[in-house]
Amino acid sequence: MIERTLVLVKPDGVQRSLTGTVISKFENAGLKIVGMRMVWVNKALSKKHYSDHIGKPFFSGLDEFIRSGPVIAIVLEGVEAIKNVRRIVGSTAPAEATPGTIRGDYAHHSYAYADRVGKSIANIIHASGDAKDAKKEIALWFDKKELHSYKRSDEHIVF
Ligand code: DAT
Ligand code: MG
Repeated sequence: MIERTLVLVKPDGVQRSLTGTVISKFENAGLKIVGMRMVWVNKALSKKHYSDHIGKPFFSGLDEFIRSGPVIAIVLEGVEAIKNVRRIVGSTAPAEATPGTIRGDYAHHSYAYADRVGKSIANIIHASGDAKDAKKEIALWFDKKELHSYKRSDEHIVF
């Protein structure tokens, strides 16, 4: 099934100039960019985006981190895009992420380290967790008119 999913290059990814690398990974896998914008997240958007995490011990660090610099928000479209994008992103803690994934290749710290230095996990990227989240997050970050339908030139091969 063709799906759409939301990806954010988080402040650490933007500040480390990994935006192009991240986008290339998805483009090379055959996923299509159907929406993109740069946003400096405010408290209201952070709370809506991370509403499921409000009340958890790591929420305040996460909220501070996502508002620490601009992010690049992207909507990707592809075959089972939600699951496939998560596979390319890798496990939440970079120390547990498989090499070859974005988090496994471009970061390496653990939950324990983040706790010890009193910082949020800086794991480069966000990707919607499931279909319900993808629907909610795409609507939160993009107007309908900011999402575009077009064909990749290789769509007959990759889709
Ligand atoms: P993911 O981003 O892989 O979907 P999540 O939705 O469980 O992970 O959590 C959102 C973000 O919150 C995650 O990217 C990093 C941070 N986070 C999650 N669990 C954490 C924990 N136990 N300690 C510190 N930060 C955590
Ligand atoms: Mg999540």
